[in-house]
Amino acid sequence: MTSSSAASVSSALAPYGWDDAWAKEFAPHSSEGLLPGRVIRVDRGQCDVVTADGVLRADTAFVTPHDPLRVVCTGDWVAVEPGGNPRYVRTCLPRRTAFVRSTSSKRSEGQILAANVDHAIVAVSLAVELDLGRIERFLALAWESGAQPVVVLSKADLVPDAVTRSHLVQDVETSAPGVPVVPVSALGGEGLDVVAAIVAGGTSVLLGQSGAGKSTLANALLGEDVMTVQATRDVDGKGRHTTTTRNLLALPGGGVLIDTPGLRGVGLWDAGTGVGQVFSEIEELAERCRFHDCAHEAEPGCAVLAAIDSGELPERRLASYRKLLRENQRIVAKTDARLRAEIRKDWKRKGAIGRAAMEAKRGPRRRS
Ligand SMILES: Nc1nc2c(ncn2[C@@H]2O[C@H](COP(=O)(O)OP(=O)(O)OP(=O)(O)O)[C@@H](O)[C@H]2O)c(=O)[nH]1
Ligand SMILES: [Mg+2]
Ligand SMILES: [Zn+2]
Repeated sequence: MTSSSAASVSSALAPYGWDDAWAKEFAPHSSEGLLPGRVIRVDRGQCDVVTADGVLRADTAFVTPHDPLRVVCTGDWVAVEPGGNPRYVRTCLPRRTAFVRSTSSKRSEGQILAANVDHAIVAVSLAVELDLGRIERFLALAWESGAQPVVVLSKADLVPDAVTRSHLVQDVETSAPGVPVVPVSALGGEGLDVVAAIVAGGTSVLLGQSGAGKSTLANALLGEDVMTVQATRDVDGKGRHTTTTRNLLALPGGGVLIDTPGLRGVGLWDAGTGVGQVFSEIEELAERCRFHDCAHEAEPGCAVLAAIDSGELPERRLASYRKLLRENQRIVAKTDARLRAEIRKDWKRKGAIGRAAMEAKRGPRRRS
C-alpha cells in the first residue's frame, strides 16, 4: 500500500480537516498522481503543505496568476506534485469560505487572509480602550467570509473587577448581534475552555491587531509554546508585529487553528451582506419603518429613529452602520463586478450545494 492510498491520506489529513467532501473534490487529481494537502504556511511564492508524506515545500507559480484573490493561501486544500525540484502546487481546490479584506493600497485590491475557515475569531485586547467601530468592521468581514464570527476579549485578567468587565462584554455584545463574546485570559486560564470547545470543530482563524494576544492564545490552546510571543510596547501598548506569517496548526483536542500576523487595519471588501449581518437589529427595525425606502433621517414613522429615541438603539450604531455601508459602496464601485462574482462563486458554492441537497429532499421549488 502506498502512502497516498485513500485510508492513509484520510488518517494523516483528518486532523487537518480532510473529509469526504474534500476527498470527492480531490478525486480527479488523485488519478493524475498528485498528492492532496493543506497549506499550513505561505511565504514568497513558496508554501508548506501538509500531506500524507509529511510537510512538503512547494512552489506556487503554477496557481498564482495576477489576481490576488486566487493566490494560494494558508488553509487552502491543494494538489501537489509527488516530486520535482522545485515541486509545484498544481491546483487549489474550490474554497468553502474565505476571509478577505481590501489592502490599504489605493487600488483597494482584495487580499485573502485565510481559506476554508469555519470560525473567524476576532481577538480584542481588554488592556487597551475598546474600539467598537473597529470590532464592527472586523465582524462585517468575518460574516462575509462565510464563517461564524466569534469575539475573544483577551487579557481578561487585566480587568479583575467583575462589574467593569461585564459592562465591557455588554458593550461588545450590543455591537455584535449573533456573535458569541468570550472574555479570555490565556495566562490565567479563564474562558479557555469555552474557546477550546469552539475551535474543536473545524478550522478557526485568529484575527486582530498586533499585541492582542493571538499567539499567546494559540499556544494556550496547543498546550505548548509553538508561536513566538512578544511584550507590547510600554509607550502605547501596541504590539510589535511578532507573527509575520499565517500559520495553520492542528490542535491536540481536535480542530485546526490559523494564527495570523496583527493587522493595522482592515478595509471592507465587497462586504455588503456582512455589514447587514453586523447591524441586523437595525435592518430588522428598518422593516417596520413606514416608508420602505426610509433613510432614517427625519421621516415620519421611522422605526430606527424611534428606537434611538427610546434608548433601545445606541445612536453610535446607526452612525457606524452608515459609515461602513458608504465605505463598502465605494469599494464595490471601484472593483470589477464580474471578477467579484466569479471569485464569490468558489466559496459560495458550498452553500449552493447545501441548498441543492435540501431542495432535492423537499422537492424543487417553483422557479421564478
Ligand atoms: N495579562 C495578559 N497578557 C497577555 C495575555 N495574552 C497575551 N498577553 C501578552 O500580550 C503580549 C502580546 O501577545 P502576543 O500573543 O504576541 O500578541 P499577538 O496578537 O500574537 O501579536 P502579533 O503577533 O504581533 O500580531 C505578550 O506580552 C503577552 O504575554 C493574557 O491573557 N493576559
Ligand atoms: Mg502573534
Ligand atoms: Zn426609518
